[in-house]
Amino acid sequence: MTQRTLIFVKPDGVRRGLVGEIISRFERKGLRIVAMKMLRFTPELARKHYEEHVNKPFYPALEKFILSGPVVAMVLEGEDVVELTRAMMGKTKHTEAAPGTIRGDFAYTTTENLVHGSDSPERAAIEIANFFTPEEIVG
Ligand code: IDP
Ligand code: MG
Repeated sequence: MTQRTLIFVKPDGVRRGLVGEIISRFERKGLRIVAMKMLRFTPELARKHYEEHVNKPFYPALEKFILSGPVVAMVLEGEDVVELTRAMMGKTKHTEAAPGTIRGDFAYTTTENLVHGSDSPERAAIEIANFFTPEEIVG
């Protein structure tokens, strides 16, 4: 089924010059970019986006990291795009992400793991609305 998901290249990916590499993997896979922009997180957006994690011990480090520089956010569209992009990203922990995945090939810490992707179609709808107005989805 055709779906949409929210992806962003995290500040470490922008700093390391991996924006093109990461977007290119999704493009070459055949996924369609229907919206894209560079932005900086605010503390409010961080708490909203990571609402399931705000009370976890790692949240302060995660918030500091996600506010540390701009991100490149996009909405991708494709068949089963949520599951597909999660597979392409690799597991959260850098030690568990398989080679051939984005995190497996480039991430060397758990916090700074280069890329975010929604983990369910329900979360995707919420997260897309947190980042993009309907008018900004132009693809
Ligand atoms: P996900 O990004 O693979 O969906 P989540 O469990 O939703 O992983 O965690 C959100 C983000 O929080 C991760 O991508 C990572 O940046 C950070 N994070 C998650 N778990 C840990 C941890 O145990 N230590 C440090 N940072 C973590
Ligand atoms: Mg998650």
